[in-house]
Amino acid sequence: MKVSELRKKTSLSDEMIDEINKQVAREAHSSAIYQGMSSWLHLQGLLESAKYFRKQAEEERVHMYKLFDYLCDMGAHALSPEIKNVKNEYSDLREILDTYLEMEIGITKNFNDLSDKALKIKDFQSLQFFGWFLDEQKEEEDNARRTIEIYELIGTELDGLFKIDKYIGKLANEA
Ligand code: OFO
Repeated sequence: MKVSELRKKTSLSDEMIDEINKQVAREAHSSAIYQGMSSWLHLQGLLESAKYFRKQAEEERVHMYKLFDYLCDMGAHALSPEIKNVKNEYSDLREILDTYLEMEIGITKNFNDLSDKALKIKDFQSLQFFGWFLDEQKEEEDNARRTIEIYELIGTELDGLFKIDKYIGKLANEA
């Protein structure tokens, strides 16, 4: 038996390998979108928010590699994802924050679905692994909601946008 064949002997089901590879692609996609948001915010002079989304982009890459390495460590073939449909233009900061919260809620749903699948096929190893992401998503959703609260509470009158930018920057340092 060739080494490459031996490494493919795994307790992970083909279905689960496929689902995790899809999640690898989703995390890479999130990273690319946050990167685009960061760049657009930089252009608007909202430098603190730009830094915040740059940090988010990096975090999503960490998530992507965590999933990727899990597949490799389990003897499966982790696939390097193709990234398409990355938005680079926005109308304002509020559109970005709304998109951010929707994306994080979507990612939480992905991990609930993955956990549900793992439970149904009695893949307890993967179920345990997904628990880390579900904990992480609690914090991610909370941060996303907080950015919108900051936006709403300060408002955009006078120098509001400048203050919102500062507070979102502070959130990045706390997270
Ligand atoms: Fe990886 O999706 Fe949020 O953090």
